[in-house]
Amino acid sequence: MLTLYDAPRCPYCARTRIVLAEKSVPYETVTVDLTRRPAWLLEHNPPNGRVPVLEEDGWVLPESAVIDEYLDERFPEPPLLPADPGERAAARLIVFRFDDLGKPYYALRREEPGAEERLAAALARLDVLLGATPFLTGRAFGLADVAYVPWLLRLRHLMGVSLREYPAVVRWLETCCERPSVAAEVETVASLAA
Ligand SMILES: N[C@@H](CCC(=O)N[C@@H](CS)C(=O)NCC(=O)O)C(=O)O
Repeated sequence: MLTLYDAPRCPYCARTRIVLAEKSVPYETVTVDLTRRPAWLLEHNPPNGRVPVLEEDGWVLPESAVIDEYLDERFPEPPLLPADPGERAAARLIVFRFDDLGKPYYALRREEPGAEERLAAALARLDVLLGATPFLTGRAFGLADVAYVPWLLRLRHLMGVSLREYPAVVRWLETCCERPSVAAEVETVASLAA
């Protein structure tokens, strides 16, 4: 049985929860209090004991993007990367460049000067991208979408950031939210806001 060391509020964990739901893989959850990380986690994912961590029979895998690719290979159905190698590479590139959005997101959380403008620029770039393709992964929903959706949900529902100026992002997010895997995350985010 797989075990996910998880925190509901963590968007990186949300990535892995979405992939596990897409694949209908049964797993156990160990909910981690982010303010008091268990020694096991610090030992297995040094130096910070970051979540998510996936564990199976003592084998331990950290890093959400790596975990998600592992799960996609280990449980191939439904596939979350395109079949074409070039399209797969393009999707991986978008995941690899997540910090283009992540850095301004966390800068805004820290209320750094100029963060709002940097985030707006990142969202505008995402909007251009999504104006040209239905999903970040390409023609179908997949790992690149999973890599970004949790932050967009938190921006909209927890941080009160309006996405009105980014119609392609809104259209994409609404389409993603129709999937049960993402709808479950909308509920998780709502419970964090309550
Ligand atoms: N690159 C990691 C980042 C994970 C991460 O930053 N998780 C946060 C919770 S949302 C955490 O555990 N942070 C603890 C820390 O940085 O000390 C991944 O993709 O899994």
